[in-house]
Amino acid sequence: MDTTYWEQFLPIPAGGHRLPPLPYDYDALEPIISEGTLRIHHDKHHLGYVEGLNKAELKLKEARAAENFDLIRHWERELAFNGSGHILHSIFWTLMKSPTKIEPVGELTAEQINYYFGSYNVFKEQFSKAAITVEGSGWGVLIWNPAWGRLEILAAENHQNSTQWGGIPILVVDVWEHAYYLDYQNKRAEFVENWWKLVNWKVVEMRLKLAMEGKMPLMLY
Ligand code: MN3
Repeated sequence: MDTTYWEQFLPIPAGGHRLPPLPYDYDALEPIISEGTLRIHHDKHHLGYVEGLNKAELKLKEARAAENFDLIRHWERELAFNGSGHILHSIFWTLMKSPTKIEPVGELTAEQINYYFGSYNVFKEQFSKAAITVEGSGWGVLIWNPAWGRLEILAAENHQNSTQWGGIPILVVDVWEHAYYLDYQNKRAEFVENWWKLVNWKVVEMRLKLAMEGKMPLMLY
């Protein structure tokens, strides 16, 4: 019998998440993101979310075993915050490349952007503004919404708030201060403007194609 697409993947057990390696060297994104920023961001901040997610899952497993859910509200919040942080960071790393490589916007991506946003320039402006104006910490996120059959731009607060259920992240930019403060201080707009030069449109195109086919790969970490 043929296995379905999903059956190729084993579920990640409670507490079994890992920090994914970067798909490039720590200095690959310079001068737009410095080696120092990338090391701290990936090795410390992202790791913190992985550890927080594992802890929440294991605490909930313990709670199930003990049939004691007194702390459920706390651990559910930790699960949402750290789980969303782990997912968004894991995607974020794969969506960037060295600024010396030129990667044109993919055909399907351009088509879907033009269809919904009118033009690439208007899309870029809305996405940038959404990211720059997030209050406090958050993300600019381009999603494919399978329920509506089109793209949408969201401005997520922290990692998990102000989003739409079922939306599949296609392109994301981290605008927490830890993502840019060493390199840009308080100039978030300058960081976002420069960040566009890092976008690996080939990966964006692949993600959008898989999402539109209902085949987005599971998180393997
Ligand atoms: Mn971050």
